[in-house]
Amino acid sequence: MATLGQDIPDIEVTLPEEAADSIEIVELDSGIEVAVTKKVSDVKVTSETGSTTAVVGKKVATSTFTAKTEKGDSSTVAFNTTKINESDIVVKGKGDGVVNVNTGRFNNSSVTFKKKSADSVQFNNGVEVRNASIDGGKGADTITFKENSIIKGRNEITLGKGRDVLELPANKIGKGSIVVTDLSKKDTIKIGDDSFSGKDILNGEVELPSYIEIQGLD
Ligand SMILES: [Ca+2]
Repeated sequence: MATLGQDIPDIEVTLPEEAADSIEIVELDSGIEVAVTKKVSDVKVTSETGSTTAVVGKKVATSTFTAKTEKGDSSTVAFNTTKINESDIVVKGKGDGVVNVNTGRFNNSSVTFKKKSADSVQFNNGVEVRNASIDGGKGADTITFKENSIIKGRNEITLGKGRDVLELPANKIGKGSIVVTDLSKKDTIKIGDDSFSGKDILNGEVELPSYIEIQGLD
């Protein structure tokens, strides 16, 4: 394995020796850019607390992105790549975590927030999300699929404890589904400009679009 970023305190990247020239790490005022110049697999990126990491460029597969975040801090991982495939993003620690997928495809991949904190995930307009698995964990989290995001396959959302907000597009593209595993009364689902409480949904008072499945609801 090759290790990159040893001279930059906030990040470490390991990847197969033969792929070492597929990634460049650039320190910017706004954070650290992990520039993927050729498609690459089996990368491990670890970001320290309070950091902003932008993964930019070509496809990344079978990789892990771990952001540490201590209480009072916020750590951000943003993806501006063509595709994230079969990869896992994990935010560890009691600080806030922000994961933004700004471009490309997010395929068979997961986002997991480990500790109690106010975390957010956002899939931008035009991003294709297929078979994603998202676990907000404890804390009041916000999970957003922006208008015109493309939803394919089965996307499983676990909100966890806390007053969570799931924002979904009124104008959804793609034939996929959103499956919410653990909606509770205090959660909110927004669809476009409309906002519905978990309580009303669980009481059967809301007719959600058919692409949204609430587990445990008849
Ligand atoms: Ca939560």
